[in-house]
Amino acid sequence: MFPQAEPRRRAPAAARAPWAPGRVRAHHPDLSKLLGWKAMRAEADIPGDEWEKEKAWALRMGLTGADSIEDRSIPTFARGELPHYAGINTFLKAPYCEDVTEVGHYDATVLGIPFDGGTTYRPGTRFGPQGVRKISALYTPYNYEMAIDLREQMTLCDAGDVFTIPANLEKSFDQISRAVSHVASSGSFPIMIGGDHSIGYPCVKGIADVTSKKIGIVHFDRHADIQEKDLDERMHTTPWFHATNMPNVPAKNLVQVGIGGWQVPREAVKVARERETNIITMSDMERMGVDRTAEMALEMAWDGVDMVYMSFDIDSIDCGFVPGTGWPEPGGFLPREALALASKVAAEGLCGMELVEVSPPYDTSDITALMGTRVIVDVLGSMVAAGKMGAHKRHIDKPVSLPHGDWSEATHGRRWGRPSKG
Ligand SMILES: [Mn+2]
Repeated sequence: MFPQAEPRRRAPAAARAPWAPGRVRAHHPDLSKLLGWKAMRAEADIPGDEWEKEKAWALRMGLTGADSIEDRSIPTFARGELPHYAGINTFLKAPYCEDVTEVGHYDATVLGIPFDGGTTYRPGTRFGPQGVRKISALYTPYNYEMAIDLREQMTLCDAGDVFTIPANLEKSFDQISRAVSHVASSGSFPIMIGGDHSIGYPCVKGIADVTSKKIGIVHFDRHADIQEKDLDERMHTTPWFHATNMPNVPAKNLVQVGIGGWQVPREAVKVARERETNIITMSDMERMGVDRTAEMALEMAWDGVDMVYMSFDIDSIDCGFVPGTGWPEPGGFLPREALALASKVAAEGLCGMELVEVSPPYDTSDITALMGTRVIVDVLGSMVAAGKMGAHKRHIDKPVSLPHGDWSEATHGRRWGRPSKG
């Protein structure tokens, strides 16, 4: 027989309070089990060479600083990352690749697609690329939790914007496909910042045109975007109808995550049913959790294809977090869910990505543009951490070579400059 336990005496409330003097906590923490502890140590193994080079470059470009400034790495003219509020903003203050024939020198290339001719409610996404670039200056290329420093572990450039034609969808699509084909042909990882979701079709086409291989798509959205036409045109509600008409973009490898609410047109549902695309609704995600949702999406998107493309519509996130968008819908992803899903999908490798539907005129304190920036940098960080950056290159087996115009300094002078000295 067990001895009767002493009845436990409750301590007076004052003694139990966490602030009670002399109270002993006994969690016996093993810090090495915390992700933050590991990340703190992992930082020591990330090189810092590229940062040192950038600081030296800034002094060369921006001249040495005033004598009173103690930190001798500070130039007179702001160049590169610092200060975050200053400078001419490219995405993440990456080098501006003004001569686009040089994009192949970089692991990844950002290209803005300032086009909102496909919007069916609020316009404004033509300002998306500039809005995202502006707030992206807030970030450093280092992520503590991932223990990744993009500047040290990959190369990135911003090739500026595609010249879209505001009143003409089809001409704009041609321009977009051509630009994406150019970047994809170079082997650089294309990152498209929209723009409304109509650009999904020409963006995927740009990659599909330069490969004989098959492409799957993971599409984060509240909307299915797969009807043939809307308001008599190929609007932002239609990209996947046209993308999955391409022979190397099978509809069975289109995975649409986060769909739901009161803005999914019945025409789109009919097409999704006929083509047997894969829809994982927001409620499905909530039931299965982020990890299983990502696993399932990857399984379906990668089934029998060589590459996967990511289309991230910012309106997949609950509209309370992303007011600056064209078709806001409550009940979407929480930011942490969206970021985790995007990272997990990116960790298997991607052949390109687009971020669409950021509309700065409706934004508040740049939060929607910031969320879009975060999706992109998390995808890049995840690809780098998984060693997948550049993995798609070997599948680009039909590269195009676009001619540039006939121009030379000798015959045409310079851009906005004095003529060359003779
Ligand atoms: Mn949408």
